[in-house]
Amino acid sequence: MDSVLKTKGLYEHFLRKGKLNTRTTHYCAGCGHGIVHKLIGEAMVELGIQDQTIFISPVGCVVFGYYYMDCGNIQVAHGRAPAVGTGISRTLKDKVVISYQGDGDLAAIGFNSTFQAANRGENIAVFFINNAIYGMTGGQMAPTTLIGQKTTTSPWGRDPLTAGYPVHVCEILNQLKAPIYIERVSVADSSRIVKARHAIRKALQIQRDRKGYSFVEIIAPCPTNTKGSSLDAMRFCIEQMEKEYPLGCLRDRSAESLSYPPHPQRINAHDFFPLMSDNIENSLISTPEACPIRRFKFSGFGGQGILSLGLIVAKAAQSQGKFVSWLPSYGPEQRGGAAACSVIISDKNIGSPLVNTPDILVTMNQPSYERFAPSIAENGTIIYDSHIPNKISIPSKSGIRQISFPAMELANQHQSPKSANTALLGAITELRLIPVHKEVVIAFLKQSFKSKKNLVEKNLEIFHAASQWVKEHNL
Ligand SMILES: Cc1ncc(C[n+]2csc(CCOP(=O)(O)OP(=O)(O)O)c2C)c(N)n1
Repeated sequence: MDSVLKTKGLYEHFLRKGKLNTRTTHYCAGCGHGIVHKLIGEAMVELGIQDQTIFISPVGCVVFGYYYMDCGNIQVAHGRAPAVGTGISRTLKDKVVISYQGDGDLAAIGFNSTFQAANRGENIAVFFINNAIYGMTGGQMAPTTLIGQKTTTSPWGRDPLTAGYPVHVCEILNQLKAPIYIERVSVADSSRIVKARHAIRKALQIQRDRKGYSFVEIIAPCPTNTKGSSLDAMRFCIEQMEKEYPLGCLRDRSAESLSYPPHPQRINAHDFFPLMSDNIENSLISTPEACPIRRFKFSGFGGQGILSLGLIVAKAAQSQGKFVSWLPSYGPEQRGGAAACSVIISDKNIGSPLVNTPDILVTMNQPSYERFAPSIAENGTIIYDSHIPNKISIPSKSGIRQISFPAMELANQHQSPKSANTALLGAITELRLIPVHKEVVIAFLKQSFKSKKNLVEKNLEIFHAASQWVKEHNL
């Protein structure tokens, strides 16, 4: 007898259980997941996208999906596949991103993530396996469990009075503007599988062509948890689930000549420029030199103006056409607790606003110096206030420059102790650590005091005194 050839979209051998049994998956006999994996694998090969596909599997029976799908794989936290998919799709624009999720994962813990990604029209293909139950954890009630259906957490059947009604995800998403394609299919028998194959292929095609968000709900049997044979589970899908969840296409805009993003008036961050930079003379807007990505960490106590310092840097760079991010973090106290902010300046889109290894660390107190100095990047610069007594050595990295700078002393000399942050701004500007012209930084410094005009002159004095200090010390 001829053996049936496995699609090349799945690995030839499944190594989850070592080398003894490499032909079977961990799925139970009659489970719909295996069928859907095969359909996705076939579609990837037919569309020639296998090398660019990333399969995101969250928690649920698909948790071992990476043993089977022969493409890029990421395993993520429960319900978070659309969020991770958003990040991948936005940063790696040539990738085909699959968010593969069960009904517990997608419609319960991950529903908001699903809904928001659909509403934003992210360029991801979502495959939603609706087996009306939490499969992996032993058959608890899911949002999609039918009225009267017995599960381990609804032993007398789902009662809508206490457990609400089955959630129709396709219909909910169909209220949104952004999705391109929404269809509900089933893998309960062979004629249905043919239609499911078509839908899966279409969703991936939309992805490949970057036309936007597609969502395919797949009614799938779970014989183990519906407590019967494979045939019983198929019948349950066809006779009961389809009554509640009718099959069919709810929306298909894939033939329109759209390309992601599908919205006619996508707002460019720089369109906000006039808002960000009111009071800044147009003459200051220039095309600065290209610069590699710069990651800053500003740190100190709350009340020292750490967050405003980072904001001025970010706004000044943004005004010059750079991509920027500004991410504050502070303790629960308004003043006196730890405060820090991360700023990134880049010529390209910024994937994540987190700064774990700063190129430039500006620190105004001992605790934050101790906390962040060890994380400085190679060839990075640490500027710390001179009153910080202990300079710790960072032996394992090369090219680190440490500058003790008298920010507080300068601010005190100008009778404005709260302006040590301005002194630091003057220093990092003079050191050319911010890739914009000095005049632009000064303009944003002035702007930051637009509601406290009497402080402008004093802060300008301190800014210039700091610049002078840097020059005098030949830094
Ligand atoms: C944060 C968190 N909450 C709960 C769980 C337990 N848990 C694991 S899988 C799962 C439900 C999976 O059901 P579903 O998404 O429907 O997928 P299926 O297993 O049916 O394919 C739950 C609740 C977990 N792992 N993590």
